[in-house]
Amino acid sequence: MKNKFILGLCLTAFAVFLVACGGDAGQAVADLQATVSDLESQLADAKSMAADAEAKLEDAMSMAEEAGDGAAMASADTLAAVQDRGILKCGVPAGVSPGFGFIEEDGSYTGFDYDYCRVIAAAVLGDADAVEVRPTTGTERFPVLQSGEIDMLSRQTTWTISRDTALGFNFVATTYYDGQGMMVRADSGIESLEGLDGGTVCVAAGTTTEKNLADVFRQLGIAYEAVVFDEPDAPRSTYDEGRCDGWTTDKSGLVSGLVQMNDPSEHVILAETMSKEPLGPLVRHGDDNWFDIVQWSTLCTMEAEELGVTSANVDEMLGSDNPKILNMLGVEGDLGQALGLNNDFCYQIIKQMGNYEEIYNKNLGPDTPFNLARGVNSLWTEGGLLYSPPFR
Ligand SMILES: N[C@@H](CCC(=O)N[C@@H](CS)C(=O)NCC(=O)O)C(=O)O
Repeated sequence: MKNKFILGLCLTAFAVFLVACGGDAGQAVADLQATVSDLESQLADAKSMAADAEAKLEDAMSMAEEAGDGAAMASADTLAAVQDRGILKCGVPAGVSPGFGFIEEDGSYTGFDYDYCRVIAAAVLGDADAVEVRPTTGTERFPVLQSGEIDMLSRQTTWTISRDTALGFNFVATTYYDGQGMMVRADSGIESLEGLDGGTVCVAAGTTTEKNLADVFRQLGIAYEAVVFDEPDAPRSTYDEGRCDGWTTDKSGLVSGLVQMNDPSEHVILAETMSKEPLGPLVRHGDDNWFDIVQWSTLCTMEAEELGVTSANVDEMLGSDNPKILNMLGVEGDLGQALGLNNDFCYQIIKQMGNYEEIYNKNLGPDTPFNLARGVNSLWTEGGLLYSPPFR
């Protein structure tokens, strides 16, 4: 305001000067008025810029608040919670999938997915047995992880974008590359998915399986009725009772289910693969260090296989002349420390659980009823997809 007044005075003085000097006073005043209105419009622009800046500042402050909330979440210390408790709470399959997640007659739990819980317990607590299993159905597995009831989930769970984003999870790695298949009766004469036209298909609720079935059959123009169950063993047992023409799930699940059929020889798995199902362990968003721990512990089993380190030779390998092995096992460097673990975390995993091949063979290999060929689940050096980034 004061500046405007001074400016006005100066301009008036300037106008008087012009008149006194005999210039064209009318023109000079008009020019000055134009200058004043120009300045006024510049002032208005400046005011609106200031208002804009203020609004942006408010936005920035509310973003900072949200970031603060995020930081609070990120500081959730799952490692400390697991260490304080001395036990890892791990979500596993419901327990009806021999080879992947099974409750044995004596009540003990076995399976490939469960063994990846044990891998993490060996790394974090130095004791593969320090696991409390939480069997989960297809629909309850996600709320159980979201709510914090478990520290991680290792349960035939497919890595998808919506689970990784909207549901708020991080998948650490793929431990088993799978695809969806279909089982039918051998005497049904059905040789491909088209043969199920007009038929019924048993399927588990809350799975990628349910959605893939709808997508694939719609695309192929196959009319069918889905019979959906929440109870984990119901799709298989209902199909086995002859109440569905087909049973669909991940092919690993079909192979696992086959041995539980009243007469396995009565069933065939169709050759078609209906989807990609990369299965692996996952954790909640918001704790990057815990994510790193579960990820690198899982990868340790693959890297050890690649480097030829097994539960049988790991002690000998502590004296290896291969720097990669010495780093991985923590003889040299401090890779474990950067995770908040002991440097021997990967040694503990291999000593107690073995490398990927050992875990695979124990649960699914040639000496098991499943005899599942490694296929794409071989190391990248053997034409498969398993590839650990370096332990460097
Ligand atoms: N990979 C799929 C399906 C996983 C799934 O639920 N599998 C079924 C059939 S293999 C199951 O419940 N397994 C039995 C169990 O929990 O023990 C997904 O992530 O949605």
